[in-house]
Amino acid sequence: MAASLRLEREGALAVITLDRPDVLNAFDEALTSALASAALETSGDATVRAVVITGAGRAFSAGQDLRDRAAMVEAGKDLHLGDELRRRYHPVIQSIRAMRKPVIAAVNGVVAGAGLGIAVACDVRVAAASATFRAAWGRVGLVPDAGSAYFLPRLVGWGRAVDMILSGDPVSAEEALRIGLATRVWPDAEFAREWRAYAQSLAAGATEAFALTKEGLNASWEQDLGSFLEVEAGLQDRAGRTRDYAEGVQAFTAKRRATFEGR
Ligand code: T3D
Repeated sequence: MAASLRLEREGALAVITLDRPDVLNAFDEALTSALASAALETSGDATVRAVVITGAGRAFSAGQDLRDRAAMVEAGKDLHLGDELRRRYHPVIQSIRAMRKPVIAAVNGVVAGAGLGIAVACDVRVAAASATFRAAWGRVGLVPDAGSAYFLPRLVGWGRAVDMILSGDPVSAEEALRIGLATRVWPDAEFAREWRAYAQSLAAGATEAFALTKEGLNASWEQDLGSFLEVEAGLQDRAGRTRDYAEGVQAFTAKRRATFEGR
């Protein structure tokens, strides 16, 4: 892993920390590449049952490293940002969506641009009370990217998403909670403890059922009702044959808490 990213294990939980605090965890080549590798590694490791992405210091991430881009503009380089997105950001977004375990964005501070794209691609966003969400692209003359224009309207509704994107105005954690952009907000001093407890509870869950749940949720965006109900039936067929389901129903009848193995 690059020095700008930490991948740490806390039992069944993997914690990915974006770690360039001096530039608010802006994504340079090394950081996007390390994030893609960390996503692949955690995805392929069956002992990892939930993943958290968070940032070091006072930001989650301020998006693409604009100093790198300014240097390229000043050098008169021919920019092909579409290629940059395909090569550096899209694999990360695809990995998060395909990951067969919950991926949680623990938004510890400001999140902007492609950082917001990564946060909204995660399954869940939890935020520190001082966090702000900025759809900042318009302010530097770009369009929303890293999947943001796909996920953001689905999370907060079309009108609110367009307002965020066109105005670039910061959305507070409190407002994010109100509009569904974040689902849990904790005071800054308690944030690290609370997201860990929350993420650990997901890591102890019925991981295979969560994987099938993600498959279903992903499919629901693309399908008509009839086709989706068929997908749902297939997924529940598979869930019903897991060891965790057998444990879940036995625990229910025995009036005890289920202990899931994740398969
Ligand atoms: O290019 C491609 O591959 C396509 C992808 C593009 C997608 C994108 O993500 S475009 C970038 C979108 N992001 C932004 O436009 C956000 C830029 N940053 C800001 O607007 C502000 O920094 C914040 C609102 C996020 C925070 O403001 P503030 O006042 O709290 O902090 P600051 O003083 O602006 O930033 C602190 C330091 O981080 C500062 O460095 P310094 O002066 O202390 O040496 C600042 O330059 C640096 N920094 C912040 N954001 C970035 C950055 N450095 C490089 N790139 C950044 N995106």
